[in-house]
Amino acid sequence: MSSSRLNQETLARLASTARHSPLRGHAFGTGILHLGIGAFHRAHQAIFTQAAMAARPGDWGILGVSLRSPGVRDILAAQDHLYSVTTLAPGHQATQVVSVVKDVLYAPEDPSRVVAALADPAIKIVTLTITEKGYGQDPASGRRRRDDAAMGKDLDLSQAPRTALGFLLRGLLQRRQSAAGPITLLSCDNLPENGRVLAGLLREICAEAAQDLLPWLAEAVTCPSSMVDGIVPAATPASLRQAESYLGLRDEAAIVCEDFRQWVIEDNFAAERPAWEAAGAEIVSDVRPYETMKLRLLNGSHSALAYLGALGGYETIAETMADPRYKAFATRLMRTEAGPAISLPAGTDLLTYSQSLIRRFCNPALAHRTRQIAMDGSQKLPQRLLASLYGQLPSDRPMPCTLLAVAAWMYYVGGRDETGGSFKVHDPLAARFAALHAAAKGNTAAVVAAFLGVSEVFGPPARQPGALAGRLTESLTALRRDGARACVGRLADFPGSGP
Ligand code: CS2
Repeated sequence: MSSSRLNQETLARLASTARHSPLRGHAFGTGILHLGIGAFHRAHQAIFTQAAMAARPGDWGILGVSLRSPGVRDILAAQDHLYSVTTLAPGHQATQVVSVVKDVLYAPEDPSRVVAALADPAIKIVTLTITEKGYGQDPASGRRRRDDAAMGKDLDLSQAPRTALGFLLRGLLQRRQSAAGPITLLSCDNLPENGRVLAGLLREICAEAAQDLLPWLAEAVTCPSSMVDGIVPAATPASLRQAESYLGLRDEAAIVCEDFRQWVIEDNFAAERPAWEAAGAEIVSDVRPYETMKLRLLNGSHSALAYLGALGGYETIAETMADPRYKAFATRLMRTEAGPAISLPAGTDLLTYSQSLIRRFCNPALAHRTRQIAMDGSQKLPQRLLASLYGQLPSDRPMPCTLLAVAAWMYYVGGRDETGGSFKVHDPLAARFAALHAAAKGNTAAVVAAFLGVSEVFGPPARQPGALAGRLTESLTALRRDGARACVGRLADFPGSGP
């Protein structure tokens, strides 16, 4: 099949299996700058914004910024910034063309344009999806990572910025200078209290590089926290072909994802905002219970399934969940280990929430690769799995599923699968993990001891639960001896989680 490319002209030929609700043509202004315009933003915040503008028109077009590669900019430029989102589930298909993105900049090509845009009075909100590692935060101390060379260089204001925070610092300096007005910086990454993290890091780098900005920062900039949810697998040639079959047009930026989207935002805006609540977003005074629930239950079990699934030879989460042992394991992890330790938001109950997660993970229409979720584990483990473990182990609660998941991560970042084959580990600390494995020379207790010394992930030894080393050694020993499928199978006796 070879169709025409999606753009303003071909839009008229959209197949009947797709829809586009135009937003006052192009006659709306840009009010949002988004840092990190990857698939997740396009399938989540952009859709909320498109729907909010359909309900209540406003100047909320999006200026996307790519920090790392020109790919999205080039593809969207060739499509008049149109792209599609297809949601799929058993018995459900919906494809919509999104037209809320007005332009995309590739930051390294012209950093000063990005800085100028941040100081543009029309921009009222900066949203961010820069991944956990994009913040350059040391999760154990909450401070900026001193070994983050790019961030270190970005403190020299005579140089062009490279990092998201470096851009924000310069943009905010220029904004204050030109009296362009208050601005909201809205983090949409999977970090606990992501707004507080962003505000803290900004204050820290201001104190180092531009101390005189601090009072204005306190007065004119807010950083609400937000919980974002929506499973968005990376595109593949097959997903692009699938989208093409619904659109009748070729869309190189097409996204195929699940039919679920949630956004809970702290009501802490410095200036105007789109009517996101008209699109189903929840604006609340305290996001923390939503974040904790989502990070520990969804992301925690996602990471567990990713490491144990990949080690067990499964390519995708749906394939992993089709093995009843893994499905029961995930249910047990949520219901007996991660769930009981937290307070859920009012009106939410653990059974309903965990059942909906299990259903979402089972969605056979999504090719969400275990290896995609397995990336950057050093940045994800603390808030997803270790928080549950650290809260529960001291009170002697058995946490076999969580322990097995952490052991599987240690195994996985050794870069060898169960058949001895090697693969590339994507993690900012990958080289260090490879060295730890090599130095331990196959001794399981030595591997565990060495990993527990990585304080960026596990915190200082004094804060680690006493039982941790022994329990992890037992889990890793079993994994190495019996393999992931068998170990998961032994924990899969959870009632009510059968196929
Ligand atoms: C996933 C998340 O890649 C990952 O680490 O756990 O991207 C997950 O799909 C989303 O947070 C779901 O909202």
